[in-house]
Amino acid sequence: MSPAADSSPGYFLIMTRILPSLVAILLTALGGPLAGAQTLPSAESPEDRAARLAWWREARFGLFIHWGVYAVPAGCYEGRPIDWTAEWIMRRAKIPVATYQTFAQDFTAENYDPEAWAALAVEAGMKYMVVTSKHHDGFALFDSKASNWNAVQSSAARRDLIAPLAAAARKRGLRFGLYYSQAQDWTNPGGAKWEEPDLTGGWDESQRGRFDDYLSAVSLPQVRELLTKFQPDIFWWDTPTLMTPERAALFTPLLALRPGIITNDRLGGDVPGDLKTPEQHIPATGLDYDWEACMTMNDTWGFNRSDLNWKSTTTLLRNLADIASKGGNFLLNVGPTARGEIPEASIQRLREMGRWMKVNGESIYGTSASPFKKLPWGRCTQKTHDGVTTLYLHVFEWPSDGRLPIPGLKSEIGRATLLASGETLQVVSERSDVALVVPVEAPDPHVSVITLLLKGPALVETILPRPDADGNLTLGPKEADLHSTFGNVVQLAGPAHDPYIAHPGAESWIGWEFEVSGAGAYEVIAEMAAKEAGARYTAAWGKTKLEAEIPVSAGATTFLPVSFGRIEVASGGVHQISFHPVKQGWKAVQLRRVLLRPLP
Ligand code: FHN
Repeated sequence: MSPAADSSPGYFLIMTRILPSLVAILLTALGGPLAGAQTLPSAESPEDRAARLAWWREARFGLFIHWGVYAVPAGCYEGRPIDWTAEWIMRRAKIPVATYQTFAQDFTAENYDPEAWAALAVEAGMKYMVVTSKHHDGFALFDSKASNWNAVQSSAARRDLIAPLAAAARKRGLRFGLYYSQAQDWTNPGGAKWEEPDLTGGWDESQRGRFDDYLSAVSLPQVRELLTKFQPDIFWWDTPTLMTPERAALFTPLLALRPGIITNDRLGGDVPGDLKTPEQHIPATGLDYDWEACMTMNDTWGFNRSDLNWKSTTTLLRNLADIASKGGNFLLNVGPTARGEIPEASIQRLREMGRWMKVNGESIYGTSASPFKKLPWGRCTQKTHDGVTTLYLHVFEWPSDGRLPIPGLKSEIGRATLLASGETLQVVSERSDVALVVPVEAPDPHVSVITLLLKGPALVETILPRPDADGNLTLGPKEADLHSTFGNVVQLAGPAHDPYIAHPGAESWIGWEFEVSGAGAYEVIAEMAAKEAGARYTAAWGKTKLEAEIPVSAGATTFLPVSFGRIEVASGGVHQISFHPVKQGWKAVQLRRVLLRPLP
């Protein structure tokens, strides 16, 4: 099972088609990778910032809700399924504004039960929620004076849908966040329309208008309304098309209306916000800033009635553990129907996650990133309390021989227990490492958690791959260093027991460190899969650069050996090799492993 994501065709579709486009669009809009720390308020001390973000850092798990008129067509227009995530249907099918607005008559919210939604989030073990107050179709779920394209005035729901959810969430101790599409608006005149040549023109005469007029007539007043009425704990901007620093500067002062608010990095105009927001992927390694991975449960954010490509509860829980082990939060999405029902498949998964969180929540909440670079069987989180460090081992692949090695751990272990039952586990030495004697059966079908109380801080030595008895060196995904800039996805994916690295492009790269005992020559062979012709990669070894074209293979998981040629190792010791795409646009490749074969 993949630690990071499903390897289904749907997932491949997101990785290869949807995600790259969204990412390319975002990057274009942002003018490059996002960087830096939060700016609000600008004079904030690190201590004040830590205090402001304390609840969010403790929370680790939140609910994302994409709800709007797009739930009426639910992925289908004029009898045809429309490619892309469902909330983009108006843009993708270029539905005329007047036609799209008629869908609102079926947006009844008749079964909407905000109390039940909030209760479900609590049951899942979530600590906050973020709901779309207005998505790119411009439809506001709240009572807005700035545009009558809202739930109260223009839909069959005839009421403010945000207010009762905010109340229900807060009643249960959940923090409440609002998503708001500040630039894109496909209905109100002048809102950004994405990749049209004339970004504010769109596909319907009624959409025409000046973007700055749109900002002052709709977007800025609505942000003010939202901040004033709901006092959100999080403001979640999205898709900053056309947002210059000057335009962003019109928004940032409004945030003072909600002291202590947390914002993400998508306002645009170089405003970094508090949180980075990797979307539909989990960064390969921990990051040195606050981040939140937002992901769908199937392949869509808004409700799509024919998208049944649900991730399993096991995958979702492993994603949660993976994210926590890298110091991030998980914002997991549901897309309710037009009648206000969260799909049964989502409810079921959230409940199952909640059952796991009830038992294992302490291994997630308030934890920090793993001290291990890699673990062969899963992930690790840690917490230090009153000077005592606890490691939480999240075991994805339970050992069949009753021994769980902890490679590289040099700290003395005070006590090892199964978190679920409290059963004490024996600690034994195995070569230069420690191992735990564990039951033969995994205690949990999804992720079993073991608690290690350490005597002193976590001391970990990284163990590098070495050649086998025949001199062959295998570099697999678990030992890889995956480097991705925002949006340039590099991640582990793949079916059970066969993880591989998905690497669709641009400036990201994959590298390995390894150790050899002496000088020698090797042939570099990478096992790769490519869907499109023309992807070229460089293998970099010190100053040596070897280039190869990746042949098209029969599918995302059909790997072909690609020889990059010969490298010479001058001496024993630690060496690095890395693989970089040659600038080529978005051409997805998968890399399963690299073999260094000794040559005479
Ligand atoms: O275009 C949106 C998309 O519909 C969805 O809301 C996601 C959630 O992060 N954000 C945008 C794409 O980055």
